[in-house]
Amino acid sequence: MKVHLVGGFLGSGKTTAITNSSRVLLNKGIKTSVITNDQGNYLVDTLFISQAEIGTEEVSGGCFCCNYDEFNSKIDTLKGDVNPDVIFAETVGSCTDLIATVLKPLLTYRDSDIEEVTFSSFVDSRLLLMHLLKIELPFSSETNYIWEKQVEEAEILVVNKFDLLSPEESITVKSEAKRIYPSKKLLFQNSLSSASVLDWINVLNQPGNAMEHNSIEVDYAIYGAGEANLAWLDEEIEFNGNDNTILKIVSDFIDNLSNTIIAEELPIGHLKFLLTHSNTSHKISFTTLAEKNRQGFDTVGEARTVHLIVNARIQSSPEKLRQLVVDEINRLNSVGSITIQEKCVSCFSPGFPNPTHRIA
Ligand SMILES: Nc1nc2c(ncn2[C@@H]2O[C@H](COP(=O)(O)OP(=O)(O)O)[C@@H](O)[C@H]2O)c(=O)[nH]1
Ligand SMILES: [Mg+2]
Repeated sequence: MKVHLVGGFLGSGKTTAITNSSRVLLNKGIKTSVITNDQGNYLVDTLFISQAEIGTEEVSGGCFCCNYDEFNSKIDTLKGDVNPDVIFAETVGSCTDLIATVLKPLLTYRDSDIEEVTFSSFVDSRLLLMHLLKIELPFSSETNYIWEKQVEEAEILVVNKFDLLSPEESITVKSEAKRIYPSKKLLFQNSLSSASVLDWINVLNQPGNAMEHNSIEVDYAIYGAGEANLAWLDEEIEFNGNDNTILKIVSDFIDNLSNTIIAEELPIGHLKFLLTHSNTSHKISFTTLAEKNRQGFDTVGEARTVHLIVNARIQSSPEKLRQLVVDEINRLNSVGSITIQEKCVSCFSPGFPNPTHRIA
């Protein structure tokens, strides 16, 4: 069994790449499963991946590093259920120090059944371009520290969303990244394309990979502050209505909420929605740099009930983030043509990172 640990900042494209790569591997008859991870309890990513009919387990309520034993038991579960050849393990986008806290513990404590662990870190090529040009990233200095540590730690650095760069920007990113990171395996990828993820799969499959796993130095006080700065919101909202405008109303709710967050100048780590109606689901994502991906969602159609799962990581206080959602719901309630019910609301600032193991 091989484990491919996949890190990288919120919204950098980990789930997209894992989903497309898993499809490619499954089509080749290679048994592939995924373990997702986040600090909330209703994970858009888990539902998104499992809808692609890929076997998925999740570690929720905390990261792999701080919930290592649960992560380990999810590997056991997958082993008992499907005995996969390959497990992709997607880490929380605000985590770093993964070589010391996840990779090395796996190699140390599970050497009997895990033949190899690889470690890839994803980065949004537009944020990397800013970093290379010495333009400050849009987060607090502590959160920027996490982003920088994730790049520093990468063994395989996947420079993702490369399709969103202009030809000139692509040349700059490629040449500068090669110059600054000579010891990293660099990939310039568009994870939306199965052809493009093939190069990544080939790198992951290189036997032995001959990677030396070097833990990095991390200042946990700054790391903890950087995580805490990104409030987490997790909830399900049920919309009920009697006419065929409900999909448009939910779509407007999503747009209004994201526009308000942008207008308030609250940096977005990720803002993800899974919208389900009439047995179909759509993932709608907003990430740090304003691109929105609706994955084929059409606001025209019949629906009486729409379920919306919301996962947000926003640089804000939890109270403020929560209030923005409540204000938007109150605004819709005052119009009166639909009923809205919030379920399982959870909104918090993540706790201090306290890894189960740390092998320097
Ligand atoms: N254009 C483009 N969009 C991408 C790429 N990879 C991911 N995305 C989009 O970026 C958003 C965040 O992706 P996701 O996989 O959820 O990121 P994660 O938070 O790292 O798991 C989604 O809307 C994806 O469709 C890429 O290579 N190119
Ligand atoms: Mg993800």
